[in-house]
Amino acid sequence: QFGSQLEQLRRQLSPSGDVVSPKGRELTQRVFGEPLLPSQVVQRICDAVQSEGQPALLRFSQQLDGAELAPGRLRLETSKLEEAHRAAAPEFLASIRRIRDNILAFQSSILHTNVTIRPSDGVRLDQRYVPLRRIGVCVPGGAAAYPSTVLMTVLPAQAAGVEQIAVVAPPTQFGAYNPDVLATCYELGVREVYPVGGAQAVAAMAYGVEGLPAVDKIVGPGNLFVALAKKRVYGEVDIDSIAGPSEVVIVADDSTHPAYTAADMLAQAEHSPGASLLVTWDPQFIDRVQSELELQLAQLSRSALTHDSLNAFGAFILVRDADQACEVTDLIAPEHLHIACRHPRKLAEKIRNAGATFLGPFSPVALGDYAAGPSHVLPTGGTARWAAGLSANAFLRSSSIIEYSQAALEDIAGDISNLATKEGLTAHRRSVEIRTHSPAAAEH
Ligand code: HSO
Ligand code: ZN
Repeated sequence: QFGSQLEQLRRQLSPSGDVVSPKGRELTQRVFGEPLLPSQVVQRICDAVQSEGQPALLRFSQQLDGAELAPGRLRLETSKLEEAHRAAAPEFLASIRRIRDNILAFQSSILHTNVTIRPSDGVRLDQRYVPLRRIGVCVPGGAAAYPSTVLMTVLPAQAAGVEQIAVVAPPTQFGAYNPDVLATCYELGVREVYPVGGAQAVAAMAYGVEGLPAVDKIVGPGNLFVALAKKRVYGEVDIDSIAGPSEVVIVADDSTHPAYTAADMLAQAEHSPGASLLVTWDPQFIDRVQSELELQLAQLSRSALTHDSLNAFGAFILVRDADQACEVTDLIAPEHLHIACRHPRKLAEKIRNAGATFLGPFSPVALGDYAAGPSHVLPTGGTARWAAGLSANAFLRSSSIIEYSQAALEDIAGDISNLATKEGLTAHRRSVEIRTHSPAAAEH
């Protein structure tokens, strides 16, 4: 029964885009001359940017974001980034540098390394990893500024050896005009920042427009339009994932302070929308967390938003025991899993599906959001069943290398012939046999 309730909730939350809000109806009527679904809007935008290039990008930025961008000079001037960096508080930059070191230390130590095997005489096989040449990063800028997202996307790419990184952020005070976002970009050596957002920014990076060359992969979170656009351009370029609302499952018991658990639930709800699910086998713990939630909620700056988000997407799930907590967690496959009960690592071993796991009372999700080293760009909406969080390895492409000697080819030639014959591909068979049975082969 829990499974089907969960399915229903997921369907409500998934970025499918098949709803039109009154505001959306009015806006699409004005811009496109008819009311459209978000998925139709994204299709129109992507097609127009692909066929018209920069003029379409500027037009949508004007119509949808109210931004008057000058044709010809899409990219923010480096002096703007430098200025923001110069004006930034030294403590802010010091934090950015310490966090950068943490992220680079983790990301560079998990990098795939080249593999060579020599399974038999005359046979050499390699798996070689090559960084992508050019990538694009979406930095959100709707309701809040996210310099942390710059760190959590750009640094894994740099650890992998990506040479060119373009950052797009909406033309807002929380996006491309945010001094903290700009200072962070500058500190990391990013010089390509474009004040464009939404589906038009994703399309521009996928297809390339004048003043913004196409990238090979687009990563980073965004609103529904960014998510739908990434889905649409996949295949033309690679993407990381389709990000939905942020979520946490907290498995806890009275070995942690209920005030900590309440604080963690509120931190997630603050994303608004953000889902906080507490899974426990201790009903008294739920009561204590409940009272703490009420106490702490009153003290928060984003109190109303957080309250609404908690009401809509927060839940206490009472389970029989630790084993059932693991089963429920696996069904949910949460973006973040915080295990704050006795022997947390033991439980973690029993859980298969989670984007990132946080162990013990002193490892809050905020640690991973901001500072520890793994990226905070993680699979949401149950996709942790099959998807991984962003990491340096997402910016590497592997390619294989095969080298055989003539003797080694002779050894396997019969097997190739058998299969090629089954497939009716006689030219394939011949391309091997000419090297092994022919007079030409004998000369070599
Ligand atoms: N929890 C978000 C990341 C974030 N939190 C950024 C604060 N700033 C998704 O993992
Ligand atoms: Zn967060």
